[in-house]
Amino acid sequence: MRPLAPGISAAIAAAAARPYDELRAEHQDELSPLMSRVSVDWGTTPDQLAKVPTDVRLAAYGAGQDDPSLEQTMFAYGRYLLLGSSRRGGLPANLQGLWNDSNQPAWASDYHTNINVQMNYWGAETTNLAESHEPLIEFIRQVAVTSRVATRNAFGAETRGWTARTSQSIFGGNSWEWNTVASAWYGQHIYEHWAFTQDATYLRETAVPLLKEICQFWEDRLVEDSDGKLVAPDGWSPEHGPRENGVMYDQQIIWGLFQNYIDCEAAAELDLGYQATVKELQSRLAPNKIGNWGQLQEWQTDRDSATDIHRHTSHLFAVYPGRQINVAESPELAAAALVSLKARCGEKEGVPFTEGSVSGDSRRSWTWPWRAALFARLGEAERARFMLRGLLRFNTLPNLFCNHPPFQMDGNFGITGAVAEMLIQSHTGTIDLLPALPASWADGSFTGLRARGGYQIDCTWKNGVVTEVVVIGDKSPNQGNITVRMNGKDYKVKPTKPGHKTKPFSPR
Ligand code: FUC
Repeated sequence: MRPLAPGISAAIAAAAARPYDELRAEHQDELSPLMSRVSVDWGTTPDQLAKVPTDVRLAAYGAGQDDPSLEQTMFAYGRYLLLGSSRRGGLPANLQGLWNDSNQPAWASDYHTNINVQMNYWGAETTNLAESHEPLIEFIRQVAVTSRVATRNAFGAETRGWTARTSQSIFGGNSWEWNTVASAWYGQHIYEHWAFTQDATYLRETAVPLLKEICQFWEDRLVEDSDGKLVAPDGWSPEHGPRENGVMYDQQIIWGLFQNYIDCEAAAELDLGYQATVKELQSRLAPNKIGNWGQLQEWQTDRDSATDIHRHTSHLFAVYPGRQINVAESPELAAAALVSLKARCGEKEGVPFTEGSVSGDSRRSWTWPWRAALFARLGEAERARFMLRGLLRFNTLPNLFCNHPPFQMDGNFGITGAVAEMLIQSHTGTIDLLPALPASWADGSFTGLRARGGYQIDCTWKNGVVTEVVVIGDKSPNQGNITVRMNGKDYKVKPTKPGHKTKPFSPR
């Protein structure tokens, strides 16, 4: 084994020289204020079960035993692990995070751009750890430097903007297949960080310029199909099917990139004049299509198989983490997305469905969280919970690390984001409370979850009905009333200003 760098050896020696209790207390003091920003509660596990070792508990849960505290621990653990592996000023979390124990780790413990690195950050904003998102944003700024060169080498010397391959490294390395929407998907994070924090300086100085450059890459690259619609050429739906024009993964992510840019330029009140160009490009993109078995098509050609249980759900990006398709504004496409998702999970008409029905390639560390979030966005609460159950039952190790296999952290971070998505959503401009609450979570509460627009929310419910909500507009430039959807109705709620006494709102 090679010797460690002197700085690392010295840090380890200094830590090893201190008593364990002291180190633990210091760690707790540092993390407690961040961990306690958020709590979730939908029941307590009886002591008798809560006391048994985690492997025994996981086995009992897998066999059908209710264990709400285990589910809540899994949610909190994702936040804890993100705090451990993505700190302000440091590197972002990669496939095995800080916990890689090998010089030949799976997939080189890299930054994988076709789901994994993005999923690592799905809980960052909603669960009130915006500062943990910053290492990813900084990483994107840094890899842009080498990726600009790699992009020009691969796509032509005149190419504006940049994109990346599937595998990236901290040294700016790009390897394996080109993932032509990699930078556009990164753009989703650039946008979301602003949407949640409303940081105007970040918006003007970081978000708008980065997004604009990525839009320019697509302005130059999109081509017209035979109907005059714009398609991304030579794309690949990860890691599935042929390379061809207009795969829906590309189309949807580019649509999202354009929307994110449009929203950011408008909010930044910068007179860049590029918004009109982007709006025009967005309006000409080849749209989503519904295929012959009612599914949302993965490709322009209607070739999806109803028995395909491939792990990726790339053509459902528009539902989550994107926002192009939702139940209220595009119900036909949302219904088609549900048809595709059920099929991908192996669900058969008329056959009872649980996590146990999901098999083969659909059982991976990260497939469950993505599908949990997708079902949550589609209002399918019980199926979303089956996905949480499936992760714990089939792809979680005794120390609660998620298992691809081998162990891979995306599932841990992703499930935290997916559970938040079951409790609160804000991607349509309305704050939607308990959009996907399963029957077994009928009584409960959460505190400190966040919504786009700069709001922090606490919520209490009984028998599945919201009884009390607190909305704090601590980062919101808009101090006026906002719309909160709960118990099937829209309410106007006045956010409490920071520093003022919070007044809970009770919907009647
Ligand atoms: C993507 C996935 C694999 C794995 C790898 C690290 O390529 O398709 O399942 O998670 O990333």
